Amino acid sequence: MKKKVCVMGLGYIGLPTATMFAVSGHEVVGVDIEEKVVKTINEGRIHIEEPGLAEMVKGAVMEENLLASTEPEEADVFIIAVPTPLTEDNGANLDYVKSATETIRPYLKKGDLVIVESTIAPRTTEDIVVPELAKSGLEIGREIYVAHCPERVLPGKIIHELVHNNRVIGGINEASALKARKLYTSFVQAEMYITDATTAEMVKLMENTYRDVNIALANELAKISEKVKIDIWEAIKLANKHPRVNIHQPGPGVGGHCLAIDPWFIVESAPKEAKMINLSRNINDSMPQFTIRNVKEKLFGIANPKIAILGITYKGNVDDLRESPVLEIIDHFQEEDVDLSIYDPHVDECQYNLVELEEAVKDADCIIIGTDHKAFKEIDPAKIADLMRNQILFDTKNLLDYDWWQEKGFKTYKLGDYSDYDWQKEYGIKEVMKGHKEVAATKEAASN
Ligand code: SAJ
Repeated sequence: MKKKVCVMGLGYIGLPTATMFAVSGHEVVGVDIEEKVVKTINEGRIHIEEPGLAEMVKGAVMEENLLASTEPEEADVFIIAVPTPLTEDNGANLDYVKSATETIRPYLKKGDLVIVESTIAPRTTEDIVVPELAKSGLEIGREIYVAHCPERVLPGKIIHELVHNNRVIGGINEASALKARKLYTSFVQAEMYITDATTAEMVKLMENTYRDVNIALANELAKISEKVKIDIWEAIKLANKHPRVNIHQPGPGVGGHCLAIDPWFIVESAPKEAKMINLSRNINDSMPQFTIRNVKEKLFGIANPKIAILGITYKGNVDDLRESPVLEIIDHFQEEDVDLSIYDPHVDECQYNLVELEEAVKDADCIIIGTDHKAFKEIDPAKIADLMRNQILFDTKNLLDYDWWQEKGFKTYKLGDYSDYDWQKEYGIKEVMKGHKEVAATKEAASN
């Protein structure tokens, strides 16, 4: 049955969700506080990169099933899909969820369903959302139905996963859960499991924590590979041939709005108990510095090196920079006055000066692959080798075809491959940094 659906927040989750409801025959109003976002969507365009989404939004807007606005409207269903960032002391900042709940309260009527899709700290639905909605005077659970149905889709594959992923539906009572499940049958073609709201909150956080802890293990093993001189990628591949082993991949750190954040919500709820979760977060957060140290080793003997960073998003094939570990690497080198150039084919605009590939590698001594964009596999090393001053490649993602790059004159290294590690090179770090300090001193003298 056709419903009027009001989606609060038109970001990476809200917009695809609003669009799915719109193309499934519902009348959807998407609400965002950013006027620019509202305008872009009403013109049938999108402000984020997500495969398949642009065409769907265009169609839904043209058919008048999707309208964006800065204000909510009366509706049968309200879906809250606003961000939940970290507070300064690594807690859950629930301000946007609270304010979205407050904003919809005057529009509620008997029989409405309110769904929170945002990732929230344990007990948020029961302790924060329900009391706020109760201020409407409507009886919660009987006149207003409430559920937490966390989104679990992977950026880059959102459209497919919205339809095909299982869902967890956490109702504050059975009636709420059943209503929410019925609504999602509009487009979900997978299982939908009913539970209570607090369990659903924890399930979502546990999924991302599992992945974060697993990646921390891979990252710790990458560090250990330095001591025992092995290629960790090869070792993980072989270990994963075991039927009950699935070690994730190491990298320059863990970014994005989910894995780098959600585990902290559990730590905040139980700081004394959540020891492994806390440690894993810290291990993953140490990886940008580990990458920096390794790159400096590879630059041994080159004074005032120029580094070209390829790929700065938090993962491959997306345009999202949130919590990207590559940003810490860039900031570090910039603070040290290292000559840096940055290229990312998925990012149009950001806080850094981005250049085209040829310009980025021109006179560079080292390329760092920061993100596993598919497009990088197509880069022909023969075309860029001559543009560079020294041909050094440091791949944090085990992405490229090293035989090809070596054939074209590159010295190739990847994070976690120490099969040819030379301990003497550690002393090189000081030499390299000496070069940077000289540059900094000259610049300062020139500006005085
Ligand atoms: N990463 C590694 N090694 C790996 C896998 C990932 O270092 O083996 C890094 C990535 O490079 C990236 C970060 O982890 O920086 C997170 O990437 P991701 O692809 O693991 O996850 P997200 O953040 O894009 O999406 C996750 C997904 N959660 C799970 O797979 C359990 C997604 O299903 C959730 O919906 C999403 O979080 C979310 O919104 O919570």
